[in-house]
Amino acid sequence: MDINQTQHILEVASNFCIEETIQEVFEITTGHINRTYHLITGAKRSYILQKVNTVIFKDTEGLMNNISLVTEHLQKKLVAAGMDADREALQLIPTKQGGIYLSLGDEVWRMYLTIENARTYDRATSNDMFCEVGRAFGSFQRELADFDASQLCETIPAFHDTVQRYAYFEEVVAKDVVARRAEVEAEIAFFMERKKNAGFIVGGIREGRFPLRVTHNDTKLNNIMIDDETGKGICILDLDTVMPGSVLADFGDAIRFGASTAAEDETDLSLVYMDIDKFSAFAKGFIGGLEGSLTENEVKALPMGAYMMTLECGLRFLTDYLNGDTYFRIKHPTHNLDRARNQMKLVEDMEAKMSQMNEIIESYL
Ligand code: GN1
Ligand code: MG
Repeated sequence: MDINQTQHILEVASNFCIEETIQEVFEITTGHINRTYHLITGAKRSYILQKVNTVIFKDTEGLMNNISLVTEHLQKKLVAAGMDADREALQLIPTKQGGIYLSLGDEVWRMYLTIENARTYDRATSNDMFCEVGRAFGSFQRELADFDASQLCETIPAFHDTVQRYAYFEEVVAKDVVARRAEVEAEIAFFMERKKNAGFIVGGIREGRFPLRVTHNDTKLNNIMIDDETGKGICILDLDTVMPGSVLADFGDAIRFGASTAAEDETDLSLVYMDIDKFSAFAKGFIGGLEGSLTENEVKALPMGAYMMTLECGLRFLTDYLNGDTYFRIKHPTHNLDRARNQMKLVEDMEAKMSQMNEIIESYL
C-alpha cells in the first residue's frame, strides 16, 4: 500500500469510535468484492476496516441494517448462553456520529472489532477441521432459525437464483461486449448442456419441496474464523449476503470451495477434484450443527446443492469474463476464465461422484 492510500485509511478510521492509536495498516486481499484492511494498534484490540463495493451493493443502508440486526441477534444469544460475544460474533464499531457505517463522498466504510487469536484458512488442513467448519456453518444457520426474515432486505436480488443467472448469462453471450465469445465457445456449450438443472433449488423452493430459511449464501471456508488454540470455528464472517434462501446453497457453496483439492483459480486442472472425504466430513459436521432441523428432502438434496452451487459459480465467473470483468476482482486478464474452467472441472468430478455423495448422505439420515 502506498502512503496516500494509508493516509486515506487513517483518515477514514478516525471517524469511528476507537480509542487506540493505529500503528500499522495491512490490506487483506482474499475477498473478491469489498476492500478489507487490518488496523493494528499498540493495544490488545485491533480492527477491520472495510470499503463496501457500492456498485454491487446498491442499497448500502439496507445492507448495513441487515448486518446490524443479524449481529445483534447473534450477540444476544451468545450472552444468554454465557459465551464470549466479542469473539463469537462480528461486532460493528459505530462511527463518532453514532452510525453503523460511514459515507464519505461516494465511498461507504464499516468497521469491525478483530477477533484475536483466530484466523481464516483458504484450504482445510484436515478433515477434522472441515468437519468443524461444517458444524459452525450448521449452527450459524440454526441460530438464525428464529430470526424474523421479514426484517431483512435482499442485498443482491435473486442472488442464488440459478435460472436467472442463466438468463443473464445468455444475454451476455448474445451481446458479447468485449468480443471474447469466440474464444470460449466450448465453455459456453458446457454450461448450456447443464441448463436443464438450473431450477433445482429455486424450483424446489417455489414448489414447497425446500423451505425458505435465513441463510448466509457465501459459505467459503475463508469466511469463518478458526480459533488458534481450540481449532473450533468460532465466528462467521462476511454477512453481506445473509438473506432468505435455501440451506442447499450454504451447504453447496462450502463444498464447492472447501472440498476442492485445489484453489479456486488453479489452472493445472489435473490437480482439481472434489475430495470425497472432505465432503463426508463437512456433511457430518453441518448436519450435526443443525441438530435435526433439516427436512428429509433437504438432507437428500445436499449433494445436488454442492453440484448446483459449483455450476452456478462457474457460470458467474464465465459471465463476468464475457462482460469484461466488471464484478469479481481479478489479478490478471484471464483470471475469471481460469476460475470458470476450474469450476467446470469440479462440476464434472461431482457428476462422476454423485452416487458416492448420495450414499454418504443416506448414511447420515
Ligand atoms: C465472492 O466476497 P467473497 O470473495 O467472499 C462472491 C461469492 C462467490 C465468491 C467466489 C457478494 O465472495 O458469491 O461465491 O466470490 N460474493 C458476492 O469466490 O458476489
Ligand atoms: Mg463475500
